[in-house]
Amino acid sequence: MTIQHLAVFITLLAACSPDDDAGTNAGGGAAGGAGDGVFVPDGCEEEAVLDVYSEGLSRDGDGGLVKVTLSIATPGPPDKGENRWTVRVEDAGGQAIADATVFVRPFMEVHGHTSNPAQFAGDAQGDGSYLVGPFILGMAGRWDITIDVTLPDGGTDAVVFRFCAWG
Ligand SMILES: [Cu+2]
Repeated sequence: MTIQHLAVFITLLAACSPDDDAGTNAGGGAAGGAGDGVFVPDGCEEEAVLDVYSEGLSRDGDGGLVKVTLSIATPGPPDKGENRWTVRVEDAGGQAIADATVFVRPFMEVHGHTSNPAQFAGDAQGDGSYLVGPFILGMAGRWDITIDVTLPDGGTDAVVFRFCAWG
């Protein structure tokens, strides 16, 4: 192998490494030479705190006033880059709340930063569903995504979904 060939080879390795870091160790083991080659983004080490995405994932509000359902996330599961969510808001009895104010607020706890901007307003669809986004998760890692709900009577509640953006 000549010096020129070596340089090209190293360049190719460098160009490939971000893809290799995207959640699996496919092809990464031989090039990396360290550990088992599995790259886990910051904050994603503790699987127990992460939500497992599926359409219709729902959670009761911390304040007991609402139930919020992540009807569909695009991409699903959520990932680095542009995300669009449809969320559904119901009261504790399961009745859709069509005229709430909804904000989605992504926070990366492990790095102590928000998204930019810090929150995204939901666009009410009139049936209890709210479209949010596109909102950008700027980097791989664990994002704690709070959905803040303000009810027509002024009551507030919130749920948090936690996802690993593998990048
Ligand atoms: Cu970060």
